[in-house]
Amino acid sequence: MSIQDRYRVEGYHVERGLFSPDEIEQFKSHYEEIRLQERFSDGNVANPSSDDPLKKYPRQMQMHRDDSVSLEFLCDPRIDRVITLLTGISPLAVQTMFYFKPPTARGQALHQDNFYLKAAPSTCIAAWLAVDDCDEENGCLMVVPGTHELPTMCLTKSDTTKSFTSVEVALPEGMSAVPVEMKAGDVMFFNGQVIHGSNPNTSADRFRRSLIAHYVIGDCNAVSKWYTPVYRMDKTIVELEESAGGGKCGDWVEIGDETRIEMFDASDRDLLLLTE
Ligand SMILES: O=C(O)CCC(=O)C(=O)O
Repeated sequence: MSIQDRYRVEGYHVERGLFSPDEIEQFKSHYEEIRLQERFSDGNVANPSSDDPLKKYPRQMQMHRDDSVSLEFLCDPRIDRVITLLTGISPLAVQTMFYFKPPTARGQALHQDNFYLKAAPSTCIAAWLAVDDCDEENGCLMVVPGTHELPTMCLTKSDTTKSFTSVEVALPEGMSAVPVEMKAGDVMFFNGQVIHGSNPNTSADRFRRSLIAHYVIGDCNAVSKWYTPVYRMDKTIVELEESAGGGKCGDWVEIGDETRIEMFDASDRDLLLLTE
């Protein structure tokens, strides 16, 4: 099966060895410097005396807006080439993030990226670069293959002893997330509807760092406001419309032996959870 056919069936694709060992070493030292500068830390600034490893090593967000290494990664021609192959069109770049995920850190409950990006009329796509080798022990990415055809799903509360986010997409019986083992330098590309997340890092001493970029698929004309400015892959800026909040979300409904999806008013469901 070609990689395009597999992506069409499963909604994701892992491109092995897209970044070299030297580049990975440079990213490790660069993002350690960035962490110590505390310019892009998510939420509270790094707190070296906290018991929560995620407070010592907070996720870094939107670094490309003031860091050339991150902007170069976001607009890397290798990423453009793979996404163009998978989707048939060059993407528009909107987000960078760096996760340290130190030993014992919580993971991130199952979710769909387009719940947040609201790229329309199609969806978004992620490029998730493994900066360390990752597997189930250190909390590799988990995906639910084939969920790329789903609408944006409603959210329920997650188990916050395992996840640093408080909401998740629940799965019906018979559907489960599979671990995706990756080596440092591999990049996983996944469509914004794909349900994915990660479990805690249960290793004693292995970080699970990742450098993540998000794009809207090139046919989109709208995205949520937080993701502007939007860049073309040549780093010029393009104006998109601002996606409205709310809308509809899908939920699983049991009808006899069958599980179907019905659409509900999202403002009745998710937004209440998100404000908690
Ligand atoms: O790296 C992880 O553990 C989760 C990342 C993720 O879900 C995302 O980038 O949307």
